[in-house]
Amino acid sequence: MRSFQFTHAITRKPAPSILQGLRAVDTGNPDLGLMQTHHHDYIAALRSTGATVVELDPLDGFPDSVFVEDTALCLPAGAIVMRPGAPSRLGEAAEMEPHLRALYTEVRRIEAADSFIEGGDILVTETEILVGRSARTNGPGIAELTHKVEGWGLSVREVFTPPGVLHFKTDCSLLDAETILSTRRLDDSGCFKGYRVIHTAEGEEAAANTIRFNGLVLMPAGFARTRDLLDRAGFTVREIGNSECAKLDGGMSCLSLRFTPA
Ligand code: CIR
Repeated sequence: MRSFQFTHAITRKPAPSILQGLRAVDTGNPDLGLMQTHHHDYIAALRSTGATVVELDPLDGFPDSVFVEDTALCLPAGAIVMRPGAPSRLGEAAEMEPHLRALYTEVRRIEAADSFIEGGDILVTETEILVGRSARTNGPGIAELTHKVEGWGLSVREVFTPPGVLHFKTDCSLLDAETILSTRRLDDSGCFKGYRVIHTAEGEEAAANTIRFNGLVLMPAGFARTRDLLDRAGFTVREIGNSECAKLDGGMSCLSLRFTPA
């Protein structure tokens, strides 16, 4: 299943500048030491599935660069370098490009000056690419992506990111070829018609950003009711501490690019 079985992941170690990371609401600075511990646990879980995990060096010039997902879209046929809509993050994409070129034959780039798009707004399923317009992802960005993936066997569908939510995938994730984990507020928009949807437990909306990676579902620790729902549905759940990334609106998907090189 190409949408959740992967041989590789790319991560980047958090830098001391993480204290300057972007956040919608200030709930205090992240603790770098604790974030590093959580990051190790995350990488160990990815590796436990047999995947190769590349760990890039910290980039102190980019406080949010631990959140590598926003810099690229990795598809079965090739990779696309994004153009992050947060001005302080735009340069992170060029830092990622050589690492993608080292593993992929086909690498394309979002390049128009008015195109903005971040990986956190993109959910790839077995058959399509769902992209949520958000404060970081705009119409020209989605149009350019649609054009750049032509011929790669996946169609692009524009969907809705709930107001006040950072990214489309802040509120949802893929669990298997047919199943999506979503907050009720996002599912109510109707964007998952045709999929089986499991809702996060009430009050546990922050558990929606998980990743299915080979046999595991990695989810943030501390959401017991949603964890139990996933357990009962037959998924093998691994809980990872996310308290520090959560202070910067980051979660499980943000911390890696997941793919099988082509
Ligand atoms: C930001 O605001 O860009 C970072 N503090 C968090 C990015 C989270 N990335 C993601 O959801 N893909």
